[in-house]
Amino acid sequence: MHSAAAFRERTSGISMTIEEKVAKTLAELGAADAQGVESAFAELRRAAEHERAELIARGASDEGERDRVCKSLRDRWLARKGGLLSLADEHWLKSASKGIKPVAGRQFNEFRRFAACLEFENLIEAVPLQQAAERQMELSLSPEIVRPTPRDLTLPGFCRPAGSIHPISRMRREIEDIFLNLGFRIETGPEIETTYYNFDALNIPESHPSRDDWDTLYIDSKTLLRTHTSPVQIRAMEKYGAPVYIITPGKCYRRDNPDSTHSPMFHQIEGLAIDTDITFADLKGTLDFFAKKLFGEKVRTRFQPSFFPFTEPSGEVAVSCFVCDGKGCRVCKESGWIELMGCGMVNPQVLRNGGIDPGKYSGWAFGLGVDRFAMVKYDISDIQLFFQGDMRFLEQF
Ligand code: FA5
Repeated sequence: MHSAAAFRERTSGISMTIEEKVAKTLAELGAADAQGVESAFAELRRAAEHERAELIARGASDEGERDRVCKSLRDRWLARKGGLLSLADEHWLKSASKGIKPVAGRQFNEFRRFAACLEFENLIEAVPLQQAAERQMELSLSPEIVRPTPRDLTLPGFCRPAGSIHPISRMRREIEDIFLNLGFRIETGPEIETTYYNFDALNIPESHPSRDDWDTLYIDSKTLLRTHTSPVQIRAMEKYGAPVYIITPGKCYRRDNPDSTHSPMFHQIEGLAIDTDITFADLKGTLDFFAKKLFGEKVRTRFQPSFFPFTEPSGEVAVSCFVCDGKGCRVCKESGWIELMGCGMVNPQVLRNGGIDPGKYSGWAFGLGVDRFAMVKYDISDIQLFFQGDMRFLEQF
């Protein structure tokens, strides 16, 4: 009898499961020549195709269920130990007689490619398995070829879990909203900045340590990744003149080694108000209002003298701890106060550099670290958590 027919006769009449078939050798299944071997592997393929089609038809209520289904399909067919593919390798290929070994080898390799596509694209696309296998082969042979695959629009959809806003973006938006309500506008500037805007125009002389190679990421001697958002002050003065009320959120870069409070890339928001008759009292009042809006009406602000080359006088602002009300706790490191930001009255020379007459106008500015604000507000002990993309962390927001 023809071997393919012999194979069919031996296997189909006595309804053997696919597991039972791969537990036998090809000889035991009656596959004694090329056609018999091809029939045996064709049946294996049909079984795989059938299971996959069934799973697609059933659909999944969410990604979790879909992932579980994909995993069980993968385990059943591809597990190294006891998977149907490895059983076929063990019983069909390895123990094939010399005469049928070459065809069994070819068929096995073809089936292996085929089986690797069982959960191809996690069953999102209802591509017939043969087509998926061909496509996978094409992609692996020539990665530049990416062909659109027709989608079966009649398939049940997957419920995707709603995403959430990254804590840094959430913090940034909260801060932006407060200032937008006060009439400030949002202004952005380039992250790749010139030494002029990042340093010179802000009164930061050549000798200042922040210009050092060890502190700044230079692209060339005149171009760098901006170390703060203050250059946008100058750009805004040039663009709008006075009066101007802006906040400038954005990324900054410094050569800081990563630790729990430092990141080489971090986020700042700068505030700038320039108008006639602007005084330090306006600065204090605005920042006190801002702190109360952000941390609660009970908090108090504290201003201490500081130094920045682009403001005169300059200050550091702290807020009484919104957790312990200034008594001392883990969040404020027992000090009762949380350092918030640097600020000051815009140095007259900086106004001049921005094309504004300091005889007519005055202004204040502040700069804060959004990441550090988010750490305080959401009680996060390590800044690195923001940038690691760990879903267990991000899902909490
Ligand atoms: C400045 O960058 C000034 N441009 C701020 C300013 C603007 C003062 C306008 C006066 C007027 P400073 O270097 O202190 O200042 O940085 C401001 C904030 O950025 C810090 O308080 C901190 O919250 C944050 N920051 C600085 N370096 C890092 C870093 N490596 N990782 C995370 N946050 C940082």
